Amino acid sequence: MRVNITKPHARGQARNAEEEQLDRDGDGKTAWEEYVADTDPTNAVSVLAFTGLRLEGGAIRLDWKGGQWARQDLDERADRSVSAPAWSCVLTNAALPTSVTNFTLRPDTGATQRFYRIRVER
Ligand SMILES: [Ca+2]
Repeated sequence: MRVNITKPHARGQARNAEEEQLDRDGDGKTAWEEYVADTDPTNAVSVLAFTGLRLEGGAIRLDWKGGQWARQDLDERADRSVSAPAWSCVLTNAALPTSVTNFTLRPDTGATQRFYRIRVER
């Protein structure tokens, strides 16, 4: 599982480029990444991250946490090799604020592995 953060063209909350690159709360995300994901750069518990993956009746349930005011796209991919098909989006949280923090997928039969990532954009 992976979390991708897409930077918008205009920067906003952080004071300067150096400040934007700091991870003051030690959660692994810079202030700028936290701004884009709508999480709190001063609270380590507030971070965009997967929190769970489990099987439920043959389906896969993914859980995550993050901000409410950032568009989130949940992507899926069967293989990470260069020749494999690209990521495909299986869920978009475009209506903000979002309260969606989980998704249940029914994988194709015969699939032996799946990769997931969340992309955010503001
Ligand atoms: Ca944080």
